[in-house]
Amino acid sequence: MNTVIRPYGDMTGDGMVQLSFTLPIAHDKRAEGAALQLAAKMGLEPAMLVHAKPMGEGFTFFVVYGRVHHLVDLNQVVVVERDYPVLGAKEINTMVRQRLRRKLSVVGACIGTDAHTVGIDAILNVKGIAGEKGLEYYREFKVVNLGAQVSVPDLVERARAERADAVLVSQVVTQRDAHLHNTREMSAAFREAFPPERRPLLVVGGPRFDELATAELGVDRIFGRGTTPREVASYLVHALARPRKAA
Ligand code: B12
Repeated sequence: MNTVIRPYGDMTGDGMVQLSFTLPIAHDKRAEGAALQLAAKMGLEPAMLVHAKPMGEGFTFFVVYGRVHHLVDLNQVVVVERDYPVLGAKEINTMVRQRLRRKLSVVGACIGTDAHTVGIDAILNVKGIAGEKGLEYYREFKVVNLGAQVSVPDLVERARAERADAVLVSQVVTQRDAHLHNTREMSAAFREAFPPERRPLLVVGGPRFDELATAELGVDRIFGRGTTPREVASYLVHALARPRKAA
């Protein structure tokens, strides 16, 4: 199998990509020229402007389409591979009963100023997402969903009160790296508040996290776009059943 690939646009291997961005300039001919200059500097050669639309006063949104000459070597791609099986609800409940001999306690929240609760609700609430029910549906899980804009001290206190096995945090807003700052603050607070063997598993999720950044952010697992509740429930039973690495 060929492990070196290039983008596909109109024909295999033609290297064509589409890119969108906004420039802080009103829409006119010069703005369109500026967008093409940026595209050329980014290596799109030749580049075509396929869409330009004013975005409020003094801003224009662009879509450009052009050829890149870069190659991707699939042998050099590093990703987080799932190291546990995705199980059904019945198997998950059985594992909790057998391994913990009590309910698995989960506390979830959006922290900081983040009010995007749809993602954490999709994972925790019964209604779930993508045809899967959320963790509340699992008979052996006890779920507390604290909702939006929860402060880190409140989260730590509630996790302690609920004897949480796992704390699930959602971060969607990434402006000024808020998701990274908030996650680091959260993981530091849990490390300070709990001895290593009593600390809940720390799980964060959101569409713009790098799943490889667990060590850097001080969490046990990161889940990204398109995560489903069953993946999370399976991870939790898997992780709580094995001895914890000191992080
Ligand atoms: C709905 C929405 C809102 C709603 C939120 C309602 C609510 N109760 O959640 C409202 C209108 C309130 C809102 C407000 C704002 N929003 Co908004 N919003 C969105 C929107 C359109 C959809 C987000 C969403 O619901 N996705 C669907 C869910 C299911 O997907 P998800 O969050 O990715 O979750 C999945 C995974 O990521 C993962 N996951 C997520 N969390 C977790 C947690 C755990 C533990 C696990 C395991 C997995 C997991 O699993 C989920 C299911 O698969 C996005 C744009 C977009 N299309 O994504 C903008 C967006 C997120 N919003 C944005 C912005 C800027 C704002 C505001 C600042 C706007 C403003 N100027 O006021 C405010 C901020 C409010 C605040 N204080 O947070 C920006 C963020 C940009 C950035 N770089 O950060 C976006 C990207 C829009 C944009 N393109 O500019 N928003």
